[in-house]
Amino acid sequence: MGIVRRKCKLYSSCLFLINCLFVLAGFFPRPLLAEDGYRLWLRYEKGARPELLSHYFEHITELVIPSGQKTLAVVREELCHGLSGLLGKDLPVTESISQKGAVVLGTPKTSAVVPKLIDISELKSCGTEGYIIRSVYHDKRPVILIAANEPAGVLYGAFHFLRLVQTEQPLNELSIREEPRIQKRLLNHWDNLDGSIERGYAGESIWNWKNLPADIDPRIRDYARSNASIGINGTVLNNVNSQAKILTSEYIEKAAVIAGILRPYGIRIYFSVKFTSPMEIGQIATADPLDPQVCQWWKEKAQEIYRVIPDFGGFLVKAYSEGQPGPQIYGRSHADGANMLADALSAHGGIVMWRSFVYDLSIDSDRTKCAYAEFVPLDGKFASNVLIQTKNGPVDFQPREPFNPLFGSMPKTPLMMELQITQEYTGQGKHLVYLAPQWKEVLDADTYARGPGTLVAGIIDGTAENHTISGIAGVSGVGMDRNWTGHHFSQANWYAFGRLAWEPALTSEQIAEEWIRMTWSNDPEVVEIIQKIMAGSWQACVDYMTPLGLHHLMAAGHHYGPGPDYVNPGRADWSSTYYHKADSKGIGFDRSETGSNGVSQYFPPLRQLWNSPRTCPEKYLLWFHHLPWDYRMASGLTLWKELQAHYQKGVDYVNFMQNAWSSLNSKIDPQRFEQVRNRLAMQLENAVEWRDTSLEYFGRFADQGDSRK
Ligand code: BDP
Repeated sequence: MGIVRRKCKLYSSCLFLINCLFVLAGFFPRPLLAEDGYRLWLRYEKGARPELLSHYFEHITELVIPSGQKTLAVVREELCHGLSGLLGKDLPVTESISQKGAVVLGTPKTSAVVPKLIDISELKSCGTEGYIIRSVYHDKRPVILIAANEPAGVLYGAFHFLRLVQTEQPLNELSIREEPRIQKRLLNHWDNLDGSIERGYAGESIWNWKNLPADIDPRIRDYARSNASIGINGTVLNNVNSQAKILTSEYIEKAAVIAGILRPYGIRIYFSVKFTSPMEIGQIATADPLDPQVCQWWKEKAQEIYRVIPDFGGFLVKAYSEGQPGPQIYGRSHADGANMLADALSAHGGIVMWRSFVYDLSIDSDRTKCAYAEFVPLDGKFASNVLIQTKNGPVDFQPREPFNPLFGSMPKTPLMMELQITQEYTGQGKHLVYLAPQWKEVLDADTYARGPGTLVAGIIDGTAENHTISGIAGVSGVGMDRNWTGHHFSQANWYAFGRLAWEPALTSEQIAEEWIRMTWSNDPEVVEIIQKIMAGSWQACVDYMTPLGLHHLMAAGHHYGPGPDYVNPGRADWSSTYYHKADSKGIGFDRSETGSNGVSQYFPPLRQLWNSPRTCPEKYLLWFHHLPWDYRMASGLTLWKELQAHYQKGVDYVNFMQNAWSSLNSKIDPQRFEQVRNRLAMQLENAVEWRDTSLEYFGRFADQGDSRK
C-alpha cells in the first residue's frame, strides 16, 4: 500500500512538473513548433559563434533605459527578450548608469544619462524618427549609446542594434546615424471586414473584427513588433474596395483598440473610405463633395474618429475605379473629392492618400495612358495634406513594368508610391520571388523630369520637387497563416519593403543578406546559397510569365496561371489579347509615336529612346512595340526564338532554385525546409505550365510549330 502511495505521489509530482513546464512554455513567446516561421526575422536564436558575442559583451553588463514611457517600455521588453535569446543570458536593466559598461538608450527628455553622452544639437538633426548609435566611454567604461529625439527613434535604433547582433556584425567602434528618407511608410491591408482578404494568400485577416473590442489577438502585437523592426509607421486596416461600415461608431471603436496596440510601436492606423459613405451610413441623399451637408458629415466623422483615436493617420481612397464610386458621379474632379476629405482631416493633422489607379478607356484606349491624362491637369490643385498614391507601373503590379509616367509629371503634388508585397501577379503564395530587385528597378529609374538624375526615389522622398510630405505604401501580404505570409520567402518581401521605405538607396543584395541571416542562419554557406536563389528569382518569374515586356497574360480572376487567349466579354483591357496583340504579323503593344503614343508621357530622352525598338531596352520591348516574329534581337536570334529562350531560362532557374535549396537539407530546420521544398515543386510545375501554354499559343501565330523542338 505504502509503495503504491509513494508511486502515486511520484507520479503526481511528475505530472505537476510537466504541467509547470507547459505553463511556463505558455508564458514565453516561443511558438509551439520550434521553427514554423512565426518569429519572422526576429528569431533571436543564439548563434553558432557565441564566442563572438561574448567578446563584444564582455564589458557590457547592463541595459540603461528610462521607464515610464510606453514606447520605451516596449524597447526595454524587446531588448531584454532579444538579447537574452541571442546571448543566452539576461542583462540587468537599470535607469541610471552604474560603474559598468552598458547599452544606454533614451531621449534627452527621458534620460538623464543621454545628454551626458552626446551633443544634443547633433542629435536634433536626426528628426523625429532618426537615431544615433555610437560607441562612447563613460567613466572609462565602454558604452553603446542609442539616442534619439523621440521615443520612436529609440525604438528604431534598438531594432537596428538588435539587427547588428543578429547578423553578427562588429559591435566595436559603432558610429551610426540614421533617419528615414520617406515619412509615411505604410502597409495597405486589402482586408475585408468579414475577415477575407482580397488577393491574400496567407489565410484570413489578422484583424479579428468580430471579436473586437473585447477580445484582442496577441498576434497584433507581434505584427506591430515586426513592422516597427523595419520602420513601418502606418497601416491602412481595410481594403481599398471599401465598405462604408468601417466608418460606423461600432467599427471606429474596434479600430481604436488596434490603434492602442500599435501606438507604442510608432504605428498609426488609417482607413480606406468609400466615397458614398455619407449616403450609405449617413442618410444623406448625395455624396457630392461640394455639397455643404456632405462636407459637414465628413467633418463630424473625422471629429468622431479623432475623439477616440487621437493619432489617427487619415484616409486612403480608391475613387471612380473598378466600380468604386467617386466625385465624378457628380461631375466633380479627383481634386474636388480629395480636397473635401483633406479639409475634414486637416485640423487634426490627418492626410488623404488619393489613388491614381484609374483607367477609364473612354479617356484613352491605351490603359497605360489614362491616369496621366486625368491627373496631370490637376497638378497644383490638391490641398497640402493630399498625396496621390500611384502604383509603381502604369498597368497593375505586373511582373515587370516601366515606371509609372506620373512620377515626375506632377511636380506640385507629392506622389506616394504603391508597391504590391502580396504576390498577386507573381505566383502568389506558391512562388519564391524576391521582389526587392523589381522595386529597386523603379526607385532607381531616372525620369529625367528635372534633367538627368531625377530618380523616382527622389520624387517619392520629396527631395526632387521640394515637398514637405512624402510616403510609400506596400499592399500587405500578411494573414493568419502561422508564418504570416504563406510562403516563407514572401516574408522577405515584407522585410524588403520596410527597409526600402526607410532607405531606398539600400541594395536588394544588402537587404537579402540581412534577412537571410536573421531568418535562416548566419552560416556562410546558407547565406551564399539563399542569396543566389533570391537574386535571380524575380527575373526568372518575368522570364517564365511575361518576358521581353509582355504583360497581363494571367488567367482571368485568380491571376495565377497563364491565360494568353483570355478575352473578357465586357472590357477589352481585361483581356490578355488586348495587351499582347499577337497575330501573324507579330506581337506586342505599339505605344510608339505611331501607335498609342504612350511614350510621349515620358520625358526626353526616354521618350525618344523607348520610341525606337533599336534603342528601347529589350526588357520593355513588347511593352512599347509590336514587332514581327522574325525581328532580329541583339543576340542575333529572331524575336520568336528569343521569346522561347526566355521562357526556358525562367524554367531553368526554378530548377536551379530547387537543387540549390535541396543542397541545404542538413542546414535548415526540417519543417521550414520541407515547406519551401514543396512550394518550389509547385512553382516548377506552374513555370512549366506558363512556358508551355504561352509558347503553344504564340506558336500558333509565329507559325513555328512546337517551340521547344
Ligand atoms: C488589382 C487587383 C484588385 C484591386 C486593384 C486595386 O486585382 O483586386 O482591387 O488592383 O489596386 O491588382 O484597386
